[in-house]
Amino acid sequence: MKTARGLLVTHLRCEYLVDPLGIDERTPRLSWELESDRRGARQVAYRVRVASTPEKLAAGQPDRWDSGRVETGQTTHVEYAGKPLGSRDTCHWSVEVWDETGATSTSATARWTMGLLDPREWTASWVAADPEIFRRDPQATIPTLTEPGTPVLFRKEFEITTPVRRATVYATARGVFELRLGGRRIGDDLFAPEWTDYDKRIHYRTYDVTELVRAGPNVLAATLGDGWWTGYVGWQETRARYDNLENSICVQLELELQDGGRVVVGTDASWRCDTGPILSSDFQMGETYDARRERVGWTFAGPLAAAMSESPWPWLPAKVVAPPAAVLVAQRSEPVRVIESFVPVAMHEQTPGVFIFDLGQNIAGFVQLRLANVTAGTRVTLRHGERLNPDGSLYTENLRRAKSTDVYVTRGGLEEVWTPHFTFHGFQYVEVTGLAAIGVNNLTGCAISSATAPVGQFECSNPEVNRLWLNGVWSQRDNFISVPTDCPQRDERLGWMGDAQVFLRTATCNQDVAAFFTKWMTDVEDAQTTDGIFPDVAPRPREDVRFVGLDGLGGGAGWADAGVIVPWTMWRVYGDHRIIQRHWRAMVAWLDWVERKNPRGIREHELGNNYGDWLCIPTDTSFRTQSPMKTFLATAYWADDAVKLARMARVIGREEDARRFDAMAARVRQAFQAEYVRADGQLTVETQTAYVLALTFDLLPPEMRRRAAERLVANIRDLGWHLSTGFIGVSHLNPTLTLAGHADVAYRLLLQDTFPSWLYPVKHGATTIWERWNGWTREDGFFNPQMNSFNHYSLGSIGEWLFRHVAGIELDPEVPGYERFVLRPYVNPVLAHARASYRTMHGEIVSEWKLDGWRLTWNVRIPANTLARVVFPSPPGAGVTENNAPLETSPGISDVRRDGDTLTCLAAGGSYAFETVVPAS
Ligand code: RAM
Repeated sequence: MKTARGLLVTHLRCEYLVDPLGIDERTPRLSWELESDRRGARQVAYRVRVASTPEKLAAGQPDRWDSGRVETGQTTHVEYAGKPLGSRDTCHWSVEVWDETGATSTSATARWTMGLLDPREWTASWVAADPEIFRRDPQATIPTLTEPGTPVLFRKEFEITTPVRRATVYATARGVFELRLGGRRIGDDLFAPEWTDYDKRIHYRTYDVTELVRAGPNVLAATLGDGWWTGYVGWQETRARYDNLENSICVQLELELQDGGRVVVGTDASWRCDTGPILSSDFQMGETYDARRERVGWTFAGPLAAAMSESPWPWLPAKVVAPPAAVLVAQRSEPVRVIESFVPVAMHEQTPGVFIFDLGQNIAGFVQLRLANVTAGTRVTLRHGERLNPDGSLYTENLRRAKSTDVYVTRGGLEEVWTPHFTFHGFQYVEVTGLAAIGVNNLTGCAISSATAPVGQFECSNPEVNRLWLNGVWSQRDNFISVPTDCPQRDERLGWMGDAQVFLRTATCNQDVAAFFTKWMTDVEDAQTTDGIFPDVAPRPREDVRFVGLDGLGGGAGWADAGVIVPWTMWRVYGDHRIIQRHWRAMVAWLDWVERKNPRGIREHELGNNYGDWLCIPTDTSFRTQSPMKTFLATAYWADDAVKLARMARVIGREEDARRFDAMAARVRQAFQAEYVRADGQLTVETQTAYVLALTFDLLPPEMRRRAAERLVANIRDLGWHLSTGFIGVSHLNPTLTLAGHADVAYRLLLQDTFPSWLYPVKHGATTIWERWNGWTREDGFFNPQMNSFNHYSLGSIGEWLFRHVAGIELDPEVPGYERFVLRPYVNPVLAHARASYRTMHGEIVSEWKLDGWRLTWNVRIPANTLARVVFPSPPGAGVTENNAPLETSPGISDVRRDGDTLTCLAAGGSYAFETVVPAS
């Protein structure tokens, strides 16, 4: 924990990002955090200053915006209200705050820059390869519907004669690119420009390359691969889901010269193209790279480099192609990057020459190969898998048609280091063949992910529970690759909405996913039909006869509803109103459509694929079928969507809409009760998920809640204290039990380690969350490989409960965004201690408790400028001390009250050391 006597202003962010470049939000929102060691430290006023240069900011000349002193405690989502922002504008900014003592404190300087706000500012042309480069090269493949083409190199030489003040690259593609300038890689992001609904919008990226340009000749170079544009997406070996088979790229380098001049180097017919060392590269299939074909020096300028970079054929002029109809928008979320590296923990030689490495962690990514003194032309093959067969060989059956095979053909010589470019695999094990000998030092596993910042840590006295939490974190990292996907390994990797929504709250506990989901919600809306139907996957590739099974994929209960749950959760967790405003019409259209189709108030029609409580026990993976449970689930979600919409309507000041959705919610709830609730509180559908949804969505008459919770517990007990929930029930299971007074049962489920349970996979070596409870069992081995991923996060949505109810860091029911929050751990002697830290928009919350018999020691940290309602599980008569003195006398504490079995107080920002006793029961 940092110390600060006064009040420090830290973590300045613009549109959730640290110093973003090239944004296209004209009214960006600014946020900062406050840090202090002083109890009760608060901001009473702020002043934001924004200037066009750091010098002006330092000199007190905020030429873009000076908010003046604003009397408020607000530190998040402060909307820029200065001079209108134009393309390429640079904004250097800082915040000055006044605290409750009258002292002031000023932040360090942060910045953001604006991108290209007007499409006419793209003066560069879109270029593609001259098909002749594939035809003349016997090793290259021409892209077809069934075969990926060879990635293409593009280069352009240009001369700089005047010193450059600032150099910026704007780049976009149909396909995915890597850029180089002067031989150096531009940026470290992978798979730019990432996945969107390409028919509607395509991202561009902005890079500051001032440090990379040199006086004299320069080369700007690009490698262009398939990615989501022409590569395999989804199942059935289907590629080229968008428009055409041709990748194309548009790059615009803008040089602002010291003398005030401006030079633009943009893609056009003067760029040259050729095939290169990458013979093929596809996300699902893998990459083949022949290092002997490297065009040495192709990214450098000058005649020598040019000569060295020649292949057997001359570079050919690039072909200018028509620009896309889709709009170009700035990428507004963290790019995909390598986030962690793994040295193998074990290796064995399966059969002579077949080496298998274990990374110790199931990741999404690829392997970096390092070889020395290998004969040129040696073909090294890497196959990737999540598990091993019982005989120690690589298990790849569950990849379905994803080949996940990389081939590296050596250059020969002292040392060669290689990583693939436009592919990734889901794997823990890698099989290497083609070399006589190899060791763990020859390869590194590179884990990739959308580089969202880690915000949460959980740790308790049970190592298996810790591993369970970590498995959820890894499944999140491995699957948040541009969009929240279901799995990173098999031929699927789609933005499944059900998976995303059940895991969303857990995701917010682990990483800062605000920008990530803001971006994805646009994909969700882009995929909505004109009727208002939200999709089941987003982005939804265009309907296509070749895209077997994905046509008409929408409206699934628990899947399509993510269109409401995402904005809702973003508001609750990050205090974001704008996402509600932006998607308001889409959400209303969705519920209007549901209502139109289901006049009876029971959501029984047009349920699309109707997945139900997907992968519950006993397993039911039937789709396009009806059952009382599926209709129950759908109706429950409808009622809850309406409640959420009513509440969100009020947040954005739409009282009339709010009343309409109140009425809708009431009507559906009534229909629900008439259809599914018996007079004695028993439900007509008797599954754990049914009880969980009825309770968590508050669909029962109040007097029946206790009875319903008891039936839920009885159901769990009758299964020998096992769960049976699928994707839909699982995330709510333990929170619902806890809030219904059965935290002991929730702990029992948490610690259960026989099948089916959360800890069963952990006990058997899982390092990520499995798709299904029975992905592998001791009795039956691997489940049917047709659908058996070992890296699917849905069942890992227990994570939120560890933060919310074990460590006890919970949202305030009224105030969003943790400006106010609740600290209320449900301690239980099955854990001797638990600790969570969680970085919110307002700073880091820490809750750490230890149980020693009935004695509870509980240390918490509450961010400056926030207020927590602290709830102690102390029985009547038991006192609470803070720092060894009575709670009531403690600075920062107010409103101490007894409330039945609990004692509560309000605590202002600061660190506290509480002690009390807990009830003996
Ligand atoms: C599977 C996906 C996903 C699930 C759908 C219904 O194919 O992997 O997890 O949401 O089906």
